[in-house]
Amino acid sequence: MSLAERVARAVDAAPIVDLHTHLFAPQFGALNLWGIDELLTYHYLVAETLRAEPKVSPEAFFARDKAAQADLVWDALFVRRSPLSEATSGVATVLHAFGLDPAAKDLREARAFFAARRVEQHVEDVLRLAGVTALAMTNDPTDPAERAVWEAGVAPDPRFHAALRVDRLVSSQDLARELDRWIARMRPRYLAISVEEVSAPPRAVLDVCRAHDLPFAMMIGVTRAVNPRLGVAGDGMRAVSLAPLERLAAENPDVRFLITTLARENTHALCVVARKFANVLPFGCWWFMNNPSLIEETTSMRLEMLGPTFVPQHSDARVLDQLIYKWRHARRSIASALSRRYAAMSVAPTDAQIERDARALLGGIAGEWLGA
Ligand code: HDL
Ligand code: ZN
Repeated sequence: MSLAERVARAVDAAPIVDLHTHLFAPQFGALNLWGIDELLTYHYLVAETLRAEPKVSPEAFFARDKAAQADLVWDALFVRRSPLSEATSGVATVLHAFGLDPAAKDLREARAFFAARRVEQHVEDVLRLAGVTALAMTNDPTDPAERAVWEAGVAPDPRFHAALRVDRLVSSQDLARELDRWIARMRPRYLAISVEEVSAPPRAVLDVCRAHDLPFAMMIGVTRAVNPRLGVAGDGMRAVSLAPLERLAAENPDVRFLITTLARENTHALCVVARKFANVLPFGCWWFMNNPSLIEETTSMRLEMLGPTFVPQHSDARVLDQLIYKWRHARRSIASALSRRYAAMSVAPTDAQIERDARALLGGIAGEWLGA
Protein backbone atom coordinates (compact mmCIF):
# COMPACT_ATOMS: atom_id res chain seq x y z
CA MET A 1 0.00 0.00 0.00
CA SER A 2 1.39 3.47 -0.86
CA LEU A 3 2.02 6.11 1.80
CA ALA A 4 -0.90 8.15 0.41
CA GLU A 5 -3.20 5.12 0.66
CA ARG A 6 -2.07 4.38 4.25
CA VAL A 7 -2.71 8.00 5.23
CA ALA A 8 -6.11 8.10 3.50
CA ARG A 9 -7.11 4.89 5.31
CA ALA A 10 -6.16 6.34 8.72
CA VAL A 11 -7.83 9.71 8.03
CA ASP A 12 -11.02 8.04 6.78
CA ALA A 13 -11.15 5.87 9.92
CA ALA A 14 -10.48 8.70 12.40
CA PRO A 15 -13.57 9.71 14.43
CA ILE A 16 -14.59 13.35 13.89
CA VAL A 17 -15.31 15.91 16.61
CA ASP A 18 -16.89 18.82 14.73
CA LEU A 19 -16.13 22.05 16.59
CA HIS A 20 -18.53 24.35 14.71
CA THR A 21 -21.91 23.65 13.12
CA HIS A 22 -25.33 25.30 12.92
CA LEU A 23 -27.01 21.95 13.43
CA PHE A 24 -29.54 21.21 16.13
CA ALA A 25 -30.11 17.95 18.01
CA PRO A 26 -33.31 16.17 16.90
CA GLN A 27 -34.90 17.25 20.21
CA PHE A 28 -35.04 20.80 18.74
CA GLY A 29 -37.73 19.67 16.27
CA ALA A 30 -38.07 21.86 13.17
CA LEU A 31 -34.75 23.60 13.92
CA ASN A 32 -33.06 20.35 12.89
CA LEU A 33 -32.85 20.85 9.11
CA TRP A 34 -32.41 17.83 6.81
CA GLY A 35 -33.52 16.50 3.39
CA ILE A 36 -33.16 17.53 -0.25
CA ASP A 37 -35.13 20.79 -0.16
CA GLU A 38 -33.06 22.06 2.79
CA LEU A 39 -29.85 20.92 1.07
CA LEU A 40 -30.72 22.80 -2.12
CA THR A 41 -31.84 26.02 -0.43
CA TYR A 42 -28.56 26.24 1.57
CA HIS A 43 -27.54 29.89 1.25
CA TYR A 44 -24.35 28.99 -0.63
CA LEU A 45 -26.50 27.49 -3.41
CA VAL A 46 -28.94 30.39 -3.36
CA ALA A 47 -26.09 32.82 -4.07
CA GLU A 48 -24.74 30.53 -6.81
CA THR A 49 -28.19 30.22 -8.41
CA LEU A 50 -28.83 33.97 -8.39
CA ARG A 51 -25.43 34.43 -10.03
CA ALA A 52 -26.12 31.78 -12.67
CA GLU A 53 -29.63 33.11 -13.34
CA PRO A 54 -29.38 36.94 -13.15
CA LYS A 55 -32.87 37.30 -14.68
CA VAL A 56 -34.24 35.89 -11.42
CA SER A 57 -34.19 38.68 -8.85
CA PRO A 58 -33.46 37.83 -5.21
CA GLU A 59 -36.91 39.13 -4.33
CA ALA A 60 -38.58 36.86 -6.92
CA PHE A 61 -36.53 33.89 -5.73
CA PHE A 62 -37.42 34.39 -2.06
CA ALA A 63 -41.10 34.88 -2.97
CA ARG A 64 -41.18 31.22 -4.05
CA ASP A 65 -41.88 28.50 -1.48
CA LYS A 66 -39.00 26.26 -0.43
CA ALA A 67 -39.82 23.44 -2.85
CA ALA A 68 -40.07 25.86 -5.79
CA GLN A 69 -36.75 27.43 -4.76
CA ALA A 70 -35.17 23.96 -4.63
CA ASP A 71 -36.55 23.07 -8.06
CA LEU A 72 -35.00 26.22 -9.52
CA VAL A 73 -31.63 25.57 -7.85
CA TRP A 74 -31.62 21.97 -9.10
CA ASP A 75 -32.46 22.96 -12.67
CA ALA A 76 -30.00 25.88 -12.79
CA LEU A 77 -26.97 24.30 -11.11
CA PHE A 78 -27.37 20.53 -11.57
CA VAL A 79 -29.38 20.01 -14.80
CA ARG A 80 -28.44 22.89 -17.08
CA ARG A 81 -24.93 23.21 -15.64
CA SER A 82 -22.41 20.79 -14.12
CA PRO A 83 -22.22 20.69 -10.29
CA LEU A 84 -18.62 21.91 -10.26
CA SER A 85 -18.75 24.20 -7.20
CA GLU A 86 -17.98 22.76 -3.75
CA ALA A 87 -21.55 23.32 -2.55
CA THR A 88 -23.14 21.66 -5.60
CA SER A 89 -20.66 18.79 -5.64
CA GLY A 90 -21.47 18.31 -1.96
CA VAL A 91 -25.15 17.72 -2.65
CA ALA A 92 -24.16 15.19 -5.31
CA THR A 93 -21.93 13.43 -2.72
CA VAL A 94 -24.84 13.23 -0.26
CA LEU A 95 -27.27 11.86 -2.87
CA HIS A 96 -24.72 9.29 -3.97
CA ALA A 97 -24.10 8.25 -0.35
CA PHE A 98 -27.81 7.43 -0.02
CA GLY A 99 -27.87 5.56 -3.37
CA LEU A 100 -29.80 8.35 -5.12
CA ASP A 101 -29.12 9.66 -8.65
CA PRO A 102 -27.14 12.94 -8.60
CA ALA A 103 -27.87 13.30 -12.34
CA ALA A 104 -31.66 13.08 -11.96
CA LYS A 105 -33.62 15.57 -14.07
CA ASP A 106 -35.95 16.43 -11.17
CA LEU A 107 -36.31 15.90 -7.42
CA ARG A 108 -39.08 13.28 -7.33
CA GLU A 109 -36.78 10.36 -6.36
CA ALA A 110 -34.90 12.36 -3.75
CA ARG A 111 -38.04 13.83 -2.21
CA ALA A 112 -39.67 10.38 -1.97
CA PHE A 113 -36.55 8.99 -0.28
CA PHE A 114 -36.29 11.69 2.37
CA ALA A 115 -40.08 11.74 2.96
CA ALA A 116 -39.88 8.08 3.95
CA ARG A 117 -37.08 8.64 6.48
CA ARG A 118 -37.68 8.66 10.25
CA VAL A 119 -35.67 11.52 11.78
CA GLU A 120 -34.17 9.49 14.66
CA GLN A 121 -32.82 6.85 12.27
CA HIS A 122 -31.72 9.51 9.79
CA VAL A 123 -29.61 11.23 12.45
CA GLU A 124 -27.91 7.92 13.29
CA ASP A 125 -27.28 7.18 9.59
CA VAL A 126 -25.85 10.62 8.82
CA LEU A 127 -23.50 10.64 11.84
CA ARG A 128 -22.33 7.12 10.92
CA LEU A 129 -21.82 7.93 7.22
CA ALA A 130 -19.93 11.14 8.13
CA GLY A 131 -17.92 9.47 10.92
CA VAL A 132 -18.88 12.24 13.36
CA THR A 133 -18.93 11.20 17.04
CA ALA A 134 -19.60 14.65 18.56
CA LEU A 135 -20.34 18.15 17.35
CA ALA A 136 -20.93 21.67 18.64
CA MET A 137 -24.15 23.47 17.78
CA THR A 138 -24.40 27.28 17.51
CA ASN A 139 -26.80 28.41 20.20
CA ASP A 140 -28.16 31.96 20.21
CA PRO A 141 -30.58 32.65 23.10
CA THR A 142 -31.73 35.85 21.38
CA ASP A 143 -33.29 33.73 18.62
CA PRO A 144 -36.96 33.40 19.63
CA ALA A 145 -37.50 29.94 18.14
CA GLU A 146 -34.41 28.47 19.79
CA ARG A 147 -35.01 30.30 23.08
CA ALA A 148 -38.48 28.75 23.32
CA VAL A 149 -37.03 25.23 23.03
CA TRP A 150 -34.46 25.88 25.78
CA GLU A 151 -37.09 27.41 28.04
CA ALA A 152 -39.33 24.37 27.49
CA GLY A 153 -36.56 22.30 29.08
CA VAL A 154 -34.98 20.54 26.08
CA ALA A 155 -32.38 17.83 26.80
CA PRO A 156 -30.25 17.57 23.64
CA ASP A 157 -28.76 14.30 22.36
CA PRO A 158 -25.41 14.16 24.26
CA ARG A 159 -23.46 14.08 20.99
CA PHE A 160 -24.80 17.58 20.18
CA HIS A 161 -22.92 19.98 22.47
CA ALA A 162 -24.03 23.56 23.07
CA ALA A 163 -21.85 26.52 22.10
CA LEU A 164 -23.11 29.89 23.35
CA ARG A 165 -23.04 32.40 20.48
CA VAL A 166 -22.84 35.95 21.87
CA ASP A 167 -22.91 38.11 18.69
CA ARG A 168 -26.26 39.61 19.70
CA LEU A 169 -26.17 38.79 23.42
CA VAL A 170 -23.27 41.22 24.03
CA SER A 171 -25.66 44.15 23.58
CA SER A 172 -27.80 42.95 26.52
CA GLN A 173 -28.48 45.41 29.35
CA ASP A 174 -27.15 43.06 32.02
CA LEU A 175 -24.69 40.93 30.08
CA ALA A 176 -23.14 39.22 33.10
CA ARG A 177 -26.56 38.05 34.29
CA GLU A 178 -27.57 36.87 30.82
CA LEU A 179 -24.30 34.93 30.44
CA ASP A 180 -24.72 33.24 33.83
CA ARG A 181 -28.34 32.39 33.00
CA TRP A 182 -27.62 30.80 29.63
CA ILE A 183 -24.43 29.03 30.75
CA ALA A 184 -26.48 27.44 33.54
CA ARG A 185 -29.25 26.41 31.10
CA MET A 186 -27.25 25.34 28.05
CA ARG A 187 -24.03 24.05 29.70
CA PRO A 188 -22.08 25.28 26.63
CA ARG A 189 -18.62 23.87 25.86
CA TYR A 190 -17.37 27.25 24.60
CA LEU A 191 -18.53 30.80 23.90
CA ALA A 192 -18.28 32.18 20.36
CA ILE A 193 -18.55 35.41 18.40
CA SER A 194 -18.06 36.39 14.77
CA VAL A 195 -16.41 39.73 14.02
CA GLU A 196 -14.95 41.70 11.15
CA GLU A 197 -12.06 43.38 12.99
CA VAL A 198 -10.53 41.76 16.08
CA SER A 199 -11.38 43.56 19.32
CA ALA A 200 -11.45 42.51 22.95
CA PRO A 201 -14.88 41.16 23.91
CA PRO A 202 -16.74 42.74 26.84
CA ARG A 203 -14.99 42.02 30.16
CA ALA A 204 -17.97 39.94 31.32
CA VAL A 205 -17.38 37.46 28.48
CA LEU A 206 -13.75 36.77 29.41
CA ASP A 207 -14.72 36.70 33.08
CA VAL A 208 -17.21 33.84 32.56
CA CYS A 209 -14.75 32.00 30.30
CA ARG A 210 -12.24 32.06 33.18
CA ALA A 211 -14.82 31.25 35.84
CA HIS A 212 -16.16 28.23 33.93
CA ASP A 213 -12.89 27.35 32.14
CA LEU A 214 -14.59 27.72 28.76
CA PRO A 215 -12.72 28.52 25.52
CA PHE A 216 -13.67 31.69 23.63
CA ALA A 217 -14.05 31.29 19.87
CA MET A 218 -13.51 34.28 17.60
CA MET A 219 -14.49 33.89 13.96
CA ILE A 220 -12.68 36.77 12.28
CA GLY A 221 -13.09 38.65 9.00
CA VAL A 222 -16.81 38.55 8.21
CA THR A 223 -18.51 41.66 6.80
CA ARG A 224 -22.24 41.26 7.28
CA ALA A 225 -24.80 42.16 4.59
CA VAL A 226 -22.55 43.42 1.78
CA ASN A 227 -25.56 42.58 -0.40
CA PRO A 228 -28.61 42.73 1.89
CA ARG A 229 -30.93 41.58 -0.93
CA LEU A 230 -29.44 38.08 -0.56
CA GLY A 231 -30.42 37.78 3.09
CA VAL A 232 -28.31 35.20 4.98
CA ALA A 233 -26.40 34.67 1.70
CA GLY A 234 -25.40 38.35 1.60
CA ASP A 235 -22.32 38.39 3.86
CA GLY A 236 -18.80 39.16 2.65
CA MET A 237 -15.20 38.83 3.79
CA ARG A 238 -12.32 41.12 4.79
CA ALA A 239 -8.64 40.47 5.44
CA VAL A 240 -7.93 42.17 8.77
CA SER A 241 -5.00 42.75 11.13
CA LEU A 242 -4.45 40.05 13.74
CA ALA A 243 -2.34 42.39 15.91
CA PRO A 244 -5.27 42.85 18.36
CA LEU A 245 -5.46 39.05 18.68
CA GLU A 246 -1.82 38.95 19.80
CA ARG A 247 -2.63 41.51 22.50
CA LEU A 248 -5.74 39.59 23.56
CA ALA A 249 -3.83 36.30 23.85
CA ALA A 250 -0.93 37.98 25.67
CA GLU A 251 -3.20 39.80 28.17
CA ASN A 252 -5.32 36.69 28.84
CA PRO A 253 -2.87 33.76 29.06
CA ASP A 254 -5.39 31.85 31.21
CA VAL A 255 -8.10 31.97 28.52
CA ARG A 256 -8.11 29.53 25.61
CA PHE A 257 -8.95 31.09 22.24
CA LEU A 258 -10.43 29.11 19.34
CA ILE A 259 -9.67 31.15 16.23
CA THR A 260 -10.68 30.84 12.59
CA THR A 261 -10.25 33.47 9.87
CA LEU A 262 -12.40 34.00 6.80
CA ALA A 263 -9.78 35.59 4.51
CA ARG A 264 -7.21 33.38 2.80
CA GLU A 265 -4.79 36.29 3.36
CA ASN A 266 -5.12 35.82 7.15
CA THR A 267 -4.23 32.11 7.15
CA HIS A 268 -0.45 32.59 7.42
CA ALA A 269 -0.76 35.35 10.02
CA LEU A 270 -2.90 33.08 12.21
CA CYS A 271 -0.23 30.37 12.02
CA VAL A 272 2.34 32.89 13.29
CA VAL A 273 0.09 34.02 16.15
CA ALA A 274 -0.51 30.37 17.10
CA ARG A 275 3.27 29.80 17.20
CA LYS A 276 3.59 32.68 19.67
CA PHE A 277 0.62 31.78 21.88
CA ALA A 278 -0.21 28.22 22.98
CA ASN A 279 -3.63 29.51 24.14
CA VAL A 280 -4.57 30.19 20.51
CA LEU A 281 -5.95 27.17 18.63
CA PRO A 282 -6.59 27.58 14.89
CA PHE A 283 -9.73 25.59 14.04
CA GLY A 284 -11.02 24.81 10.60
CA CYS A 285 -11.26 26.42 7.17
CA TRP A 286 -14.27 28.65 7.69
CA TRP A 287 -17.06 29.30 5.11
CA PHE A 288 -15.34 30.81 2.02
CA MET A 289 -12.21 28.87 3.04
CA ASN A 290 -14.11 25.56 3.11
CA ASN A 291 -13.04 24.45 -0.37
CA PRO A 292 -10.72 21.53 -1.24
CA SER A 293 -7.96 23.69 -2.72
CA LEU A 294 -7.91 26.03 0.32
CA ILE A 295 -8.26 23.24 2.91
CA GLU A 296 -5.23 21.50 1.41
CA GLU A 297 -3.21 24.75 1.21
CA THR A 298 -4.21 25.79 4.75
CA THR A 299 -3.57 22.38 6.30
CA SER A 300 -0.15 22.17 4.61
CA MET A 301 0.75 25.62 5.92
CA ARG A 302 -0.45 24.75 9.44
CA LEU A 303 1.41 21.42 9.50
CA GLU A 304 4.60 23.13 8.31
CA MET A 305 4.34 25.84 10.99
CA LEU A 306 2.56 24.13 13.89
CA GLY A 307 2.99 20.38 13.46
CA PRO A 308 -0.10 18.33 14.42
CA THR A 309 -1.24 20.79 17.13
CA PHE A 310 -4.32 22.42 15.54
CA VAL A 311 -7.81 21.47 14.34
CA PRO A 312 -7.77 21.29 10.53
CA GLN A 313 -11.51 21.48 9.93
CA HIS A 314 -14.99 22.18 11.22
CA SER A 315 -17.99 21.62 8.95
CA ASP A 316 -20.06 24.77 9.58
CA ALA A 317 -22.95 22.56 8.45
CA ARG A 318 -26.45 24.05 8.53
CA VAL A 319 -28.27 20.99 7.18
CA LEU A 320 -27.69 17.61 8.89
CA ASP A 321 -26.94 15.70 5.65
CA GLN A 322 -24.14 18.17 4.82
CA LEU A 323 -21.96 16.44 7.44
CA ILE A 324 -21.53 13.60 4.93
CA TYR A 325 -20.05 15.72 2.17
CA LYS A 326 -18.28 18.35 4.24
CA TRP A 327 -16.33 15.66 6.05
CA ARG A 328 -15.76 13.29 3.09
CA HIS A 329 -14.36 16.19 1.08
CA ALA A 330 -12.32 17.59 3.98
CA ARG A 331 -10.81 14.19 4.81
CA ARG A 332 -9.49 13.96 1.23
CA SER A 333 -7.82 17.38 1.42
CA ILE A 334 -6.41 16.77 4.91
CA ALA A 335 -5.06 13.36 3.90
CA SER A 336 -3.39 14.89 0.85
CA ALA A 337 -1.65 17.59 2.92
CA LEU A 338 -0.67 15.09 5.61
CA SER A 339 0.78 12.65 3.04
CA ARG A 340 2.97 15.37 1.61
CA ARG A 341 4.40 16.17 5.06
CA TYR A 342 5.05 12.51 5.85
CA ALA A 343 6.80 12.14 2.47
CA ALA A 344 9.12 14.99 3.49
CA MET A 345 10.13 13.16 6.70
CA SER A 346 13.57 11.57 6.65
CA VAL A 347 12.17 8.47 8.39
CA ALA A 348 8.90 7.02 7.06
CA PRO A 349 6.10 6.93 9.67
CA THR A 350 4.67 3.64 10.90
CA ASP A 351 0.97 2.89 10.47
CA ALA A 352 0.55 3.38 14.23
CA GLN A 353 2.11 6.85 14.04
CA ILE A 354 -0.10 7.82 11.09
CA GLU A 355 -3.20 6.59 12.95
CA ARG A 356 -2.14 8.45 16.11
CA ASP A 357 -1.69 11.72 14.21
CA ALA A 358 -4.90 11.34 12.19
CA ARG A 359 -6.96 10.66 15.32
CA ALA A 360 -5.49 13.72 17.04
CA LEU A 361 -6.12 16.03 14.09
CA LEU A 362 -9.62 14.79 13.22
CA GLY A 363 -11.05 14.46 16.71
CA GLY A 364 -8.58 14.23 19.57
CA ILE A 365 -7.52 17.87 19.88
CA ALA A 366 -11.03 19.15 19.17
CA GLY A 367 -12.40 16.71 21.72
CA GLU A 368 -10.04 18.00 24.41
CA TRP A 369 -11.13 21.63 23.79
CA LEU A 370 -14.80 20.65 23.54
CA GLY A 371 -14.61 18.45 26.61
CA ALA A 372 -16.28 15.76 24.45
O1 HDL B 1 -21.19 33.27 11.51
C1 HDL B 1 -21.08 32.06 11.20
O2 HDL B 1 -21.01 31.12 12.04
C2 HDL B 1 -21.06 31.73 9.73
O3 HDL B 1 -20.68 30.37 9.57
C3 HDL B 1 -22.42 32.02 9.13
O4 HDL B 1 -23.39 31.22 9.81
C4 HDL B 1 -22.49 31.77 7.62
O5 HDL B 1 -23.75 32.19 7.16
C5 HDL B 1 -22.30 30.33 7.26
O6 HDL B 1 -23.21 29.53 7.35
N1 HDL B 1 -21.10 30.01 6.79
O7 HDL B 1 -20.83 28.73 6.38
ZN1 ZN C 1 -20.90 29.16 11.14
